[in-house]
Amino acid sequence: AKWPRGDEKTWKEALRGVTTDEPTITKSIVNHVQTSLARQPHNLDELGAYQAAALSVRDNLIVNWNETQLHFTRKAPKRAYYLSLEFLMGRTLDNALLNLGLKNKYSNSVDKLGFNLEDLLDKERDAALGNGGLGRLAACYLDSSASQELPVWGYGLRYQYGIFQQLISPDGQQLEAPDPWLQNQNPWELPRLDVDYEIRFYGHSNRLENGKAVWSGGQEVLAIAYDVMIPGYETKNTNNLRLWESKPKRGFDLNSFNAGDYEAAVESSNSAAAITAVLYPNDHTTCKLFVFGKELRLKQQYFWTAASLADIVRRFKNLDKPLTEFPDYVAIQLNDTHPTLAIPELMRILVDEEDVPWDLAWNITTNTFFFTNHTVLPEALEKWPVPLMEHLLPRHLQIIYDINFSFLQAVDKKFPGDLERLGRMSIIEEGFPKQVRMANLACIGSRKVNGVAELHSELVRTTIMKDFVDLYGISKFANVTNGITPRRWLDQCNPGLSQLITETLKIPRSVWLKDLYKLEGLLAHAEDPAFQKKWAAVKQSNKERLAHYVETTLGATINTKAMFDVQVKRLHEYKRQSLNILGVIHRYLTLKAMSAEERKKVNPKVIFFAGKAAPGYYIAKLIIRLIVNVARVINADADTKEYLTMYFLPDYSVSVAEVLIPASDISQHISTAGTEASGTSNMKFCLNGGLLVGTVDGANIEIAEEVGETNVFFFGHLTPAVEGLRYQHSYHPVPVEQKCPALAAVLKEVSSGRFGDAGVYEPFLNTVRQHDYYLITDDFDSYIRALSMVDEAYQDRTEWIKKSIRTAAKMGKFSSDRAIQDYAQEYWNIETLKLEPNGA
Ligand code: B1N
Repeated sequence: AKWPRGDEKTWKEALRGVTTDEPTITKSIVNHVQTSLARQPHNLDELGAYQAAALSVRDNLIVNWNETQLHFTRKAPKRAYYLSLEFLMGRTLDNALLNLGLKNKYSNSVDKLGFNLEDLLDKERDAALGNGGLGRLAACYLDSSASQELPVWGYGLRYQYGIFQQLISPDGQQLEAPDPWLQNQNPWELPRLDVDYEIRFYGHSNRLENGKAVWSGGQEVLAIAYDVMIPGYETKNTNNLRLWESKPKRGFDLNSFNAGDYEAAVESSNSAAAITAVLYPNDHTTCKLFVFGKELRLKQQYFWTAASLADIVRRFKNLDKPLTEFPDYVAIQLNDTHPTLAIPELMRILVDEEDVPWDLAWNITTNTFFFTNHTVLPEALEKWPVPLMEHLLPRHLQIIYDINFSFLQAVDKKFPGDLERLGRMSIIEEGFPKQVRMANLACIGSRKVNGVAELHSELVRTTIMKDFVDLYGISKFANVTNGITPRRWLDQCNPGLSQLITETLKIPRSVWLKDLYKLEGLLAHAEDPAFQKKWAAVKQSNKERLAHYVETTLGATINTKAMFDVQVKRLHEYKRQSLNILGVIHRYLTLKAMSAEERKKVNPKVIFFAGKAAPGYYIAKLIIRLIVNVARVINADADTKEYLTMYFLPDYSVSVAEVLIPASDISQHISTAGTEASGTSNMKFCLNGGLLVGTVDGANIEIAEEVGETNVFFFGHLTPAVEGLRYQHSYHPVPVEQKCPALAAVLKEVSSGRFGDAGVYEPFLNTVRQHDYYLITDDFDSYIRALSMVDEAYQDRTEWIKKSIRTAAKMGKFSSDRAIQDYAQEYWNIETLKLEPNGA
């Protein structure tokens, strides 16, 4: 092809590739210190040095990102788009250096400039645009998509404030503070002020002939694109995560301004900016309780899906293909029901704007979307009041009604006269007010529906989606078990273990990090005492690293010879941190009742908790308060503190997880059976050689299948028993004293005020004493027995280390690379498109 502009030689000599030699790296960092930051060596602090290093790495990412985008545009492959309201990315610099293969070189450069790379990495703020597992899963999937050279983009929102910062008051209460993560600028994004779309809210929809309508009036808001570069591991391919920011369409209202009412003039612009101001911190608990702010959440959902679809449709139209081929070039994955409005929005674009007949538009739509369900908890299923939808999105409500009309006709054809079935399956739930059931709409509008672990997918098929299985057949409902990226969750967070694995397997790190099944090669060394010793030494140094972190954050000194027992995840009743804390109290009471001699035989243990509670979730916050106050009492007890201490680490985050997870001997995943869809931290702990105590739930089951049941400590009732037990609690309640005396004794101590605050905990204790929806009283004894087996197993340290090795060795299945391959082949039908190192 002809060189497009100017002198080819001049251009080619001036265009840069990725900098890979140390002197150029050093120069580029110093250049950013001097010009981007306007600093000098004598006033450069660690934050400044981090920023300069980050800007220099960003330059490299942009080069690769730009070439990848150009290449993809030219080759025009089918692309997949991952729509997620949350991307819990954590920090970027270390990951970018790893994926670019430049960590050593940057480390050396930074060294010569008088800094230490590890310290600089620590200066980066987490990008915490997510609540927990669902958002972190999206981040792992981006890493795996780029690493496998798949044409996948993420679409999300650029919140000004991520998940709130958690503070713990002196009396143990969670306090929330804003997370102004963009304060020091964000080098990892590229503002694309030229990429913008107008998004409409409110107004009127006037129906025309053949199903079309005109939607006009109301409020118009601008969506501005910010692109986040997603480098693949050991490849030039660099994918894109496009985050939308809301902006007023006009700076301010000119009429009010001219009338001298400046406050009114800026009001509408404030309401536009509010859309992407803050991430909703309620994972699972829908906003049902939060009447205020509900409209804003629906606005977020529409703003983001409309901007993303406009962008996707525009990109498709650049290909100059007929719209009937849209599904041959576009697959859209709906991460939970949050982006379900994309379905009526695509219908609106096709029918109203592109003049596609309704039936054809529906055919295109249902061949484009795929829907992942992440929970079967009834309180988490999204429903939007019809009056709110009608007010905010009048055209979409019409479309939803039209979809529902033909859908119910189809149901009635297959099951004539079955009114109850029609009522259950309708997108509209009758009631006051009527509500739009987003899961029904997502299912009806998608090609395939999947759950996130085998058990969960089976529950989707047999409970919330049962009627839909009857209608569509089983093949529409499948499973993709979640995964985690081994780059971040082993190599980055546990360099010691990564190093040991590489030297033991005698294959390059880049090989096993891309094919995690290769870890099975460790099994051949499980019996080798020299290897066991090295394995244990890595764990020990990770425990010391965690102890150092706790010392600096909480000022506590920790016995690193003790067993480290960890439960870190969002605070929720179904996850049963309550079971853990009540178990700790039981252990404490048992220790207190022992003689000093007897105690000496006890396995010393340090228990770590961390996790945020939704700000309006009263019981979850009480559980945090109990944990903190129990910790205060037992950590101060001279009789027992050698054997039992406990810490609640505030403000759990991705980067805190990276320190905690590699240090754990055992971790707890103890949800009521059938409630945790998958869990992903369970995979992270096991990959780092931690063992697992848990219920027969979510991905725990598949982990046990892989590593062998002897290497997992299972306890508790199974899923099929849960319903019956709940029925008993309601209709034949047995007092705790009778049912579980050990637990009754614990509850009594809490009630009596032994851990302070007598009376404060009653509302929580009553959830256990009364309905006990999450089966604490049913599982307590079996839980305590499981913990004794953990203690017993830990006494034989060599056996324990072998279990640890065998566990990590069998984690291949849980790489997110495997999960993404599954989506790419079985769902999206997309193929690898590699950008060659020479840019071809
Ligand atoms: O998604 C994770 C799973 O591993 C977890 O088991 C599951 O609990 C989690 C509404 C959610 N399910 N539902 C949510 C988050 C935010 C929100 O506003 C629901 N998160 C999960 C990944 O599959």
